[in-house]
Amino acid sequence: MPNVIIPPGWRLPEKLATPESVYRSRRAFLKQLGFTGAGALLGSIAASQHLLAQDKPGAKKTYPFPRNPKFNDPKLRVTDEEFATGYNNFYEFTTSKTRVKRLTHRFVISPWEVEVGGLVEKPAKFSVDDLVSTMPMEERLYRFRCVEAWSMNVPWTGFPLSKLIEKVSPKSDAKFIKFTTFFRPEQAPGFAEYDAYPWPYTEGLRMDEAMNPLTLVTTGMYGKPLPKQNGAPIRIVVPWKYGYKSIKSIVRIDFVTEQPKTLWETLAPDEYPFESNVNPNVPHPRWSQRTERVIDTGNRFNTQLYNGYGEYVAKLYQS
Ligand SMILES: Nc1nc2c(c(=O)[nH]1)N[C@H]1C(S)=C(S)[C@@H](COP(=O)(O)O)O[C@H]1N2
Ligand SMILES: [Mo]
Repeated sequence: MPNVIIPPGWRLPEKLATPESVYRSRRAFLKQLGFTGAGALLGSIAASQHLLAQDKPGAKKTYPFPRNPKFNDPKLRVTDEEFATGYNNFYEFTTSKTRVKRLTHRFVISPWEVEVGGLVEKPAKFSVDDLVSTMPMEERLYRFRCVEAWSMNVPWTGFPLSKLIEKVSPKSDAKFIKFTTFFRPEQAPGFAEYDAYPWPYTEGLRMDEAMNPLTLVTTGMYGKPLPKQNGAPIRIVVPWKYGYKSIKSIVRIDFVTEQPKTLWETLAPDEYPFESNVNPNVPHPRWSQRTERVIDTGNRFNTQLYNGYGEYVAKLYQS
């Protein structure tokens, strides 16, 4: 273990420090050591000190949050966490799925704010920590289907995007929402390596898609904060659309009148169109979308229309 400077809060005797500050400084301390994904370790330290926030009335909420029984299909086999966190599309770092995780060490995810603006009555900046402690956090087991015909089943933690939208009061001429990822070439090598891409990564949804109860602002997975490679500290998950719509590490949300140009649509509109609902009957120009390969088992399943979420979203596309 490297030599570390122990922050002052760490040395306070237990009785003098509030449980909250002890817990937080330990988290920060462990983070400095590089234990960002050390959920089990954090858990065991917190538990041994009786500091689990849930145990204290009025204490700050923290992971894991309860699973929403509506999104807990017992027929879905949860994808092995090692696979879901080790096989990533995150082009800001690299196009090599297995290398993303190793290239995130310079990426700074705290503090982090998301600025919400454009056509809204109440533009605002939200810190991720405040969102986690104030929003109705829950876990949902969702299917996730990449346009490249692989899939996984992930327990995400977050809250419906509609709850954030309510806070900023969109104006009546807001028809679409545009999301923007960070742009920090010094923290992620992909910006320089793929310098012809129209960075930053942007994505968008129609307003009714954004308001749909399935659309999740996501800050965690597997009962812990999101790992960097999966879009820490805050991303969107849209389970009935191909994975590229589920934009990672967002810094801005704008309400706009016109359908926004996204990074992928700008690069290849016929391959990665704006709508991009999962649909086995519409092949990608270069491959079939009939089936999908589950990343950890290698099993192949038939792809379902709207990724199996038709009961929630088919009505959006019936006109
Ligand atoms: N900012 C950003 N968001 C992104 C991507 C990306 O390269 N950059 N890739 C997308 C694609 S193609 C997929 S399949 C998912 C992958 O998410 P995961 O690594 O959590 O599985 O993230 C999406 N969101
Ligand atoms: Mo994807």
